Amino acid sequence: MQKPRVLWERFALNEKGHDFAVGDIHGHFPALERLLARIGFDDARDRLFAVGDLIDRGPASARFMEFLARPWFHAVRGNHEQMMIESAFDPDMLATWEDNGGGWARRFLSPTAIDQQRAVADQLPFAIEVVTRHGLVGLVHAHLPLPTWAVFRQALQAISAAPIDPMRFPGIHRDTPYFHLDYAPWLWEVLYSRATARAVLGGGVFRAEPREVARIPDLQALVIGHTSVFGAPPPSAANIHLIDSGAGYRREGAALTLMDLATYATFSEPAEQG
Ligand SMILES: [Mn+2]
Repeated sequence: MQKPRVLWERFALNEKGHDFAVGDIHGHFPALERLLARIGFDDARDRLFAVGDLIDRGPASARFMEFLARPWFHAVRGNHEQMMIESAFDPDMLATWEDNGGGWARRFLSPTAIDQQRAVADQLPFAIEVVTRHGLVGLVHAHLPLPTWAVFRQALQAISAAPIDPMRFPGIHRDTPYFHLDYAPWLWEVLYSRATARAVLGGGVFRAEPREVARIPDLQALVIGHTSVFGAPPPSAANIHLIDSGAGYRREGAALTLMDLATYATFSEPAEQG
């Protein structure tokens, strides 16, 4: 039996500083540092919440370990962290991960070092909620698969509370210490689905054309990444904000975006290439 996992984390009101969210970093930690300097981020008081996909494609993926060790940096897991994790026991996933920017790991790191990274990534929750002065802000990587945040939170807590019995999942390697999405298939949607983003973008992914969309009723704001919108202010509709501006891609407008969770003002920095 595996130990219970924390799949959801709650952060109390930050009484003394500001809270920010950041889009998919994809190894662009130098761009993140430029953004933090620009906004005067105070690491003694402020907090930063990342929407996942910390690794792959950019120049400094391995630095995600250094950032996660900092007390002011928090992140949900993205599909790229999940690919790294599952590549430990699934050769097809190893190929998929390497095709999607994960090749840096085997080029630069020992198998032991990659496993250490997997262990750290496997601690990342699927959802974070942050209490702000204006209300509750929820963060997931890609999609909210259930109609309200409360139902989603309850579903995550139910999985956390019940130790996973590998006998129920014969398709999954029994000796792996890592969390596998097959333990609850709707978790796959949290990391990969573009349904929420499609609703915000009016059906056209990768274009910024916000339209009317239903609010998440029990959140002040839902902040997601995963679906990139290039060269435009990050699109929002109702109380849903897409903050991945494509730092992981080599193309015009690719940038890393930070959002102030009190005002929803955004700040973007071009992602340097290399
Ligand atoms: Mn993603």
